[in-house]
Amino acid sequence: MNHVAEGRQNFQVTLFIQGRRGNCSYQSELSIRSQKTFPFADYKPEKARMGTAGKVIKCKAAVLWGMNQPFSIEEIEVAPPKAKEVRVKILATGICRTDDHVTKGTMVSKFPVIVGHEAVGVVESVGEGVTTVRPGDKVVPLFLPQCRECNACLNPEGNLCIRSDLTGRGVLADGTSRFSCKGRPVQHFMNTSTFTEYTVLDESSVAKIDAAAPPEKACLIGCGFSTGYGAAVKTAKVTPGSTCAVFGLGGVGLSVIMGCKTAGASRIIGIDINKDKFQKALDVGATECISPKDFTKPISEVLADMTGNTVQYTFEVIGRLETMVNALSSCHMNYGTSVVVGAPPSAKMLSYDPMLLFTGRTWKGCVFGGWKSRDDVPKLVTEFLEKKFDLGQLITHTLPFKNVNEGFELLYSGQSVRTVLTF
Ligand code: COD
Ligand code: ZN
Repeated sequence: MNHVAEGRQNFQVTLFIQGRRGNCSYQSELSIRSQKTFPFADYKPEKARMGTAGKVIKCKAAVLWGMNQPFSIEEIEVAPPKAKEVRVKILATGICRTDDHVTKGTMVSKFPVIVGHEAVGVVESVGEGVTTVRPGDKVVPLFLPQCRECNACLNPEGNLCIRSDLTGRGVLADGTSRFSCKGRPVQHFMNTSTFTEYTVLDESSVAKIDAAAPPEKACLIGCGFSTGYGAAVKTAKVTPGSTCAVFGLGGVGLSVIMGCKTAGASRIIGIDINKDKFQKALDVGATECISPKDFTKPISEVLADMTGNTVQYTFEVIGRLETMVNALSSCHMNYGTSVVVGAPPSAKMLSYDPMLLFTGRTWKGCVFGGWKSRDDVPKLVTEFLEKKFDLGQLITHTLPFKNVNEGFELLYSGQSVRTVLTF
């Protein structure tokens, strides 16, 4: 399938789709016209390339100066990319709960820092030796890099690249930062830092995507959507006709449901203590939803009764130890698979009855859904453009970047599934 996108004067986009299905070849043309002007419509990569390559860029960024403080929109300086680095103009970025973990101190970081890790941008300039992207390319920054050299990258099943910065190193590969504000260096975050008009990334943390991808939706492929969707289709490898149970119906849990649906599961049971989450879960593909609060017996028994003891796949998408064991207990004792998607609280141990595993269950986990980021993100973007799944269902709010604090308020109040900030 080929997509050729042709951008015209503020928002007429024509998408030609050609391909073969079985013995048929097809070609269709989709034209989208918009009365409105997207904030990034006037961006001209050529102009940026000529004017700014090799120079320090002054731009706006949302800086966190310390824990439990609001984001402060500041003018920062972004140094040019060094060897094997890429400077990117961010077009849209989603707000993820992990960003909030930094503000609350549950995720270790030094301050000041620029967080944000779920975005789409355009390459402004590249450092020496960069071969996989060039100025003008549309890209997704990758919080999980793919260096293609470490043993996780070289193993077909691995994706936790050794270059990942999940522990708050806060600098690029050479040990330094490209950001400064008021004369002070500012830390990077998970190799991405997308709450800024411009960021610098290691080449291993950049995936080139189809230029036709709409940034304000495709940004979700950089984290939340891929994490949940991949847990179902890549890590669990949900089979057609199977029964699945998803514990936790936030944005990531909804993405798990979308993955189970795409994989052809015939029954998808959503579980959440907040019944306000049920309608959205049903909209994206859950066949029924239940709250553990409505039952006195363990949820594993409730699910076994509901399904005649046939739950094959369960997913923990909450990040709590108790629900991790509940999800394990809820999959079939012999052929069931349970996937831990939610990050467990740090430095906590859990205990469970090993008989749960002895009888044949499989217990696994995954980061970023198990995807190999640089290889798989472009494919996911293509599948999105082919309408295999609808990212729009996950986006409840879109705000201008300067309203970043409002976006976090929506997260805290539980009103938003995903808020996207546009530049
Ligand atoms: N039983 C059932 N549901 C519960 C319970 C419970 N005991 N407690 C909470 N819930 C529900 C809440 O009502 C809520 O609806 C849902 O669980 C959680 O949803 P959100 O909106 O808080 O969170 P998400 O979906 O955006 O993300 C949750 C994760 C736990 C998946 C996320 O925080 C995470 O850990 N992500 C994976 C880690 C990772 O890959 N990190 C790197 C980059 S993000
Ligand atoms: Zn995230």
